[in-house]
Amino acid sequence: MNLVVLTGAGVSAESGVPTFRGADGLWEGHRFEDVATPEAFARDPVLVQRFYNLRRAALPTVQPNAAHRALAELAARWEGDFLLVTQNVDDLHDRAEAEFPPAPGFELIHMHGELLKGRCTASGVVSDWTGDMAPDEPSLDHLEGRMRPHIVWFGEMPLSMNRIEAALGRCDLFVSIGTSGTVYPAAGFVQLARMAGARTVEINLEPSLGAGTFDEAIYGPATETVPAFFS
Ligand code: BJW
Repeated sequence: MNLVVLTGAGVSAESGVPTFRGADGLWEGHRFEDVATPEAFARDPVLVQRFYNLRRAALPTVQPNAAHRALAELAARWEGDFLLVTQNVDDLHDRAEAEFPPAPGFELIHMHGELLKGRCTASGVVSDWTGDMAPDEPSLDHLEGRMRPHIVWFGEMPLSMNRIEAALGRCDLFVSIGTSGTVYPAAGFVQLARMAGARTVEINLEPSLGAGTFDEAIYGPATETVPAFFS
């Protein structure tokens, strides 16, 4: 049986990573839609680097929660193909996976990039982020157009779309966890899974924008619902 799981900010919320569309949704008075764009980076690279430096610096203060661990345990025992696609740029799935060596059919894709990686704007080469980790000191190296956060901003093509669409095209079960269903193409994955004949399940705190598209829904905090669903 082939499984595709899509995760969003809600899976990391109980680890202390803020979601995008909760509370006031603002960062220093800016809507994140006005910071997470290539245009914003071109206009004000210091502001955009500061936004990502702060979030990168916060990563060591958060830990994988029971939902990340339940998915990692599942990856260790799943016998078919299991693609875990996360929209999150944190490394909490990666850290949970490291605790439970996954089965051979498992793959994790960060479709919106990774906070801990940078990308050379000239060559496209992706590497570990070695710049400053201090919140308010963006390094000059990263302001001269040589290095940018390895993040998929609005208007940019999400990563590994061919691999994701191929897996959706042959999946039997699609589970969406902790995402508001407002950002495409991820919000459309449920339709691709349905076209493949998969059973589709939404696990979230509240109905997402596309809730009516799923066969089943389970609502509650991810640290409770995810371990229960996959037990
Ligand atoms: C819990 C919980 C708990 C809380 N337990 N649950 C008009 C129509 C259609 C599309 C477009 C359009 N205009 C523009 C577009 C395209 C655009 C888009 O979708 N815009 C929409 C806003 C309309 N998309 C793009 O530009 C994408 N690229 C693209 O489309 O390329 C062209 C293409 C063509 C063909 C094929 C493929 C591609 C790129 C999108 C890049 C998104 N980037 C961001 C920011 C960068 C990363 C960063 O800085 O961190 O990624 S946006 C932001 O939203 C972030 C997230 O990954 C993404 C999704 O958010 P998510 O994860 O759903 O979080 P929230 O906060 O919205 O929801 C959290 C949920 O959890 C809530 O429901 C809570 O209830 C729940 N929850 N606690 C369980 N404890």
